[in-house]
Amino acid sequence: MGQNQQQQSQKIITIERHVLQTQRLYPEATGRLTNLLYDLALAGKYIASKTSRAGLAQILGHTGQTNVQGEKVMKLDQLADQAIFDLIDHTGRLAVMASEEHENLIPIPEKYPCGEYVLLFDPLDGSSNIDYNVSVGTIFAIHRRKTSQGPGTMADILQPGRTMVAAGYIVYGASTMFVYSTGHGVDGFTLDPDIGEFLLTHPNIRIPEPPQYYSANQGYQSLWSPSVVAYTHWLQGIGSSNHDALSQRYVGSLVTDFHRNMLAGGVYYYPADIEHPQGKLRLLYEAAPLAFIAEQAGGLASNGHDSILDIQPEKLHQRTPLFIGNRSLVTKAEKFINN
Ligand code: AHM
Ligand code: MG
Repeated sequence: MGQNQQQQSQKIITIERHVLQTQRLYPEATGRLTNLLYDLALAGKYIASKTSRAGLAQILGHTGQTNVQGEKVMKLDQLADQAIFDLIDHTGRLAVMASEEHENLIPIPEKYPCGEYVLLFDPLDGSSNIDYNVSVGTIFAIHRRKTSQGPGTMADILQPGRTMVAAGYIVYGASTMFVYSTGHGVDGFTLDPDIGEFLLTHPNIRIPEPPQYYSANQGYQSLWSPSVVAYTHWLQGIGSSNHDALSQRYVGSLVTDFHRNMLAGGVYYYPADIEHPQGKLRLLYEAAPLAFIAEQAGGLASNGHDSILDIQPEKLHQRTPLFIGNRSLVTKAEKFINN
């Protein structure tokens, strides 16, 4: 093989190869986490294939049910939720799962062995956008189980983000991307639809400075606290700001808004407001996994007072205010809120 050919082939790094290479750095690794990440990548490919054909396959719209959050369940929510469960329930890698779409824990069926990990996921985040062909995403968090044997329990699920062993998300957008971290930086892969593989396109992602964007639903500004409004003015370059206005971008799919801000620099926030005193977003399936990614990319996530990763969850569907993105912008939010 000539040198040019060799250089070219070295550039093609599939997600499998990348996860394996990372695993080799840790002699104690058993490969089970690696396999769990493959399972999730496969689920991502499956969900991507369905979301991209949703209009044709008549799977847009609601199922007619509401979930535990009181939100309408979309057909694609259900499909994504079932796909993740079906692709992983029998592998012996998980002790228990939890999903934004289920009121209770999701046990591993008795006929299958229980493993050492715990998976929490939001199967299809941003579902209000599904019918309008706007990007949506899957978010996941992986912990090691706390209990030693048998079916996993609530104690295995209710762990602070700090103890996560891996987290990631899949964006179903103009292209499908799988972004994950096992605590050694953040890497992003783009699905090549011709070969059906995720290829490494964004190695070692770091949130750039200076930031460009802020993302929040300003339709609710009249419900926000004065400190969050003051912070927003600061982001807009008004008053005490010593910088130009940041541009606003808000899609309303957390994964998409977060992903853009991670690549371009920016902050996403969904604060507490009069109608949502705990904010809207779920700690376990949305805030904590993205907080893990943000910190690994040099950023920060906070509820306005504490790091999201330090919060000890008390219940499955706990909500939290969220400020996430460039460290400088998130600490500024904390200053406004705590003044
Ligand atoms: P979902 O998990 O039901 O889709 O809800 C979470 C979504 C986030 O993706 C998004 O950032 C937020 O809710 C949008 O909420 P709003 O429409 O109030 O701005
Ligand atoms: Mg969600």
